[in-house]
Amino acid sequence: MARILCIDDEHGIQRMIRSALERDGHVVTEALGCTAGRLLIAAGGYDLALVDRRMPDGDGLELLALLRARMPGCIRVLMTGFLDIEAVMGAINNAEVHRVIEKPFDSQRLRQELRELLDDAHLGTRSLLAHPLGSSVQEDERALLSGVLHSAAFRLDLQPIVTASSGQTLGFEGLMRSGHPRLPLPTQILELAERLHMLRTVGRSVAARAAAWLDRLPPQARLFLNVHPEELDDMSALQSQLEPLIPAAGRVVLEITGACHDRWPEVLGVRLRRLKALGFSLALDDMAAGQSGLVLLAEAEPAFIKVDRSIVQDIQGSNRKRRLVELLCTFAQMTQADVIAGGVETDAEASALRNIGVPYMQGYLFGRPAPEPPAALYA
Ligand code: G
Ligand code: MN
Repeated sequence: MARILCIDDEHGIQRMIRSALERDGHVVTEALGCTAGRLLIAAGGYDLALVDRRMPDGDGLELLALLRARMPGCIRVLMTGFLDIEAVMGAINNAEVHRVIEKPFDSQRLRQELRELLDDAHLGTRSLLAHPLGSSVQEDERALLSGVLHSAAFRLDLQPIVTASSGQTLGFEGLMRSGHPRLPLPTQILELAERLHMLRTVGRSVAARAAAWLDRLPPQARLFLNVHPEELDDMSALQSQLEPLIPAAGRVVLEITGACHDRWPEVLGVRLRRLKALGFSLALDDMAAGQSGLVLLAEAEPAFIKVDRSIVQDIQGSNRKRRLVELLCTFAQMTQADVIAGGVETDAEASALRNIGVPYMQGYLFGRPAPEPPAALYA
């Protein structure tokens, strides 16, 4: 049990934090703003303080500095939705802040972060309090990732998806790409974001770039976007992340994978229906690559089924692969869905897929992901 002081000017956030932390047996004291916060800090007696960055009556960083002076033993956590890196890093380096939690966060993440902090604090001599910069490696990584995601080096490149019969462009899959020397691969970005619980920041950055593409692409072009399974953990957060895309949701197809089902076996249907209610279409990605693809196929009622490159590769030479894709096409027809064959690299693969009746294709044969697809593809 810890005595936790929570200083934030928003009632809703206070309520969420209180109910999350009380579940772990903590005692939470609320202060609605800086002035109330200062009075409680003066009175003392807290193990950990959660402080909002921007409040109408003052700056949370000042309260954290005050906390450090008055209650050096109290763990100090900054909550901020503004990636004001310089100020935040300054506070970390001055040891005013032990950890930064980026807003918005869900209760699960908050509880986990606080558990880590409180566990560390009880390690005695190795405690965070004895080593105020103990979390600085992680904070450096956070700052690096935020920096990359907010820089022009982070892009959403487009790869065309074409109609098999006419070659016309149905739309594009948006694929994140980074030109940053320290994090050049999308897999590195995702791994780091998973570890630092920063997938939301990645998602928001992708959504902003996707919205910019929707403004530029012709209205009939669809934009396919990959959803990370963990993003379905908190639907309100996902909805706010997708906010900039909602006005054009009818043009956006969200790609989900079997891993979503592994994560949410019982409630996935409800979650996916919520995305559909916002106007988005769904595609089942990596069909045949994962374990739970078939269950998801039954539950998600996707508008598109994307067949993975593992099945498409050399399909002209394999009866079994052809039969499998035929079967998927039949299923798709019966459920008002369309099949997209992904990772098509050769003419032989494309013509075998055409013979089967696959309506849409994507792959290097038709175009690589590019920062600026050829203008002819827009028309
Ligand atoms: O799992 P998902 O379908 O979202 O993966 C898309 C990835 O596949 C992208 O990184 C993209 O660059 C890659 N890709 C797209 N087309 C091809 C292709 O024709 N061949 C191969 N090997 N990879 C491709
Ligand atoms: Mn995909």
